[in-house]
Amino acid sequence: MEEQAYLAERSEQLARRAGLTRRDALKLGAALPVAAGVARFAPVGSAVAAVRDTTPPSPIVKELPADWFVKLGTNAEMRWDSVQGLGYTIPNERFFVRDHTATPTIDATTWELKVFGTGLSGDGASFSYDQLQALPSREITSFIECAGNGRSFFGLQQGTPAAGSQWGLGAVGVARWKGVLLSEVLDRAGVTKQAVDVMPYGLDADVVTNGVDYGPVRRPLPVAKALADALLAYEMNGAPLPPDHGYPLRLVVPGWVGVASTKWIGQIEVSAQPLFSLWNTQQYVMLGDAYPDKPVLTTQVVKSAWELARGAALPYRRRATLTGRAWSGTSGIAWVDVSIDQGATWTQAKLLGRNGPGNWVQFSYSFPPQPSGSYELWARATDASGRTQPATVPFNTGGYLFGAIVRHPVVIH
Ligand SMILES: Nc1nc2c(c(=O)[nH]1)N[C@H]1C(S)=C(S)[C@@H](COP(=O)(O)O)O[C@H]1N2
Ligand SMILES: [Mo]
Repeated sequence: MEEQAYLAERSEQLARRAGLTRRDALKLGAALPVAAGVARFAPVGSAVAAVRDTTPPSPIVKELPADWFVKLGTNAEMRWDSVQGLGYTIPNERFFVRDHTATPTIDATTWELKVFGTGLSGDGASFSYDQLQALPSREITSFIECAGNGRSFFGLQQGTPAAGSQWGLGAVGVARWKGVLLSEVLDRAGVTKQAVDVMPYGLDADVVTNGVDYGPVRRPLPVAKALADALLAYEMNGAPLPPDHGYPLRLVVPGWVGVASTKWIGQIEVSAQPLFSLWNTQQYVMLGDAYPDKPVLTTQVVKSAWELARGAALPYRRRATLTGRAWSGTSGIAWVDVSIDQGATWTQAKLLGRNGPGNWVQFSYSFPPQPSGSYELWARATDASGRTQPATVPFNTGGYLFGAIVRHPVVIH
């Protein structure tokens, strides 16, 4: 009761600050849950407050050497020209970081995962770090890719820039993740057939924009996807999750937009009613003339990238082996076509090794000897379900899912 009163008050506070009625705030996803019976465990209780660091010294904890990363506000993009020669997975120290606010410091010994909500048969459950590690474990290899990866190309290639981090193509990385299936934890917490949405809450600081406090990063996941293959990961590439990547526990939602893969999870709400937050109402929704139905983002589209800097120099009149990676949220990559004459002719790249849905495949292309000049390298990936990279994509105001062929400039002197 006490928690519910707190939540209701806080929600109204948020709404007042934003000059909205509480109803409006709920509609906009500004408010914390206030529906009766939701707060069986205190979503903003003392145990959570104890591990929550709202004043971190810098947004990202790890080193960000300039030859590996491009800094973009509170985020760090992986440089594709630093990837050449790496294996299938991206090492933890080189993996891109996307923080809505900042990486928090969390003490796993006092941390707990709480599961609560109207979609459970009982009062919920909680798990310590050790208890989670004692549950049956699972290891998966999957990419995490920001929905805004490639956003800068809306401006660079289509003349319609979209606001937000101006990512090139480096807001993506594949890692090996070990943890517990979300379904395993939800089963133990008593998930019912009535459950529709599962919403993990981050323990990072609240997102505050223009004086409106939207609460912690949290995005509802349909129960079907939650039970299908979502993983609560505590390890990344064989090591405990690094702080920037969600220590002590994060979700990995294979094939889906990165925002679904909540980091620093403290609580999971399982609801018998649809849930809303900023991250499935105003953000991570396709908005614009081409999207009258305003679809909420789920699966990632087909993309490809060269392991080269933009404007890289290639050898004069000599053959060069160029490498890249292609990926899709839906299925493996079937082939990658390459053009160096702006789409007049195409040659297939060679696919190398591992390939599958929610993963990437490495490819190589033998660039034929050319005279000096400026060229554009085009890679066009097609996945096993027949999705292919188009020449252009319709604009959306969030600049999400830029899946068009990227025209990669190179020079030969
Ligand atoms: N709690 C929390 N989870 C989060 C975020 C965040 O800011 N806070 N960012 C999301 C977004 S938008 C992306 S793209 C991925 C990035 O994961 P990474 O930083 O490990 O690469 O984490 C997601 N999970
Ligand atoms: Mo993201």
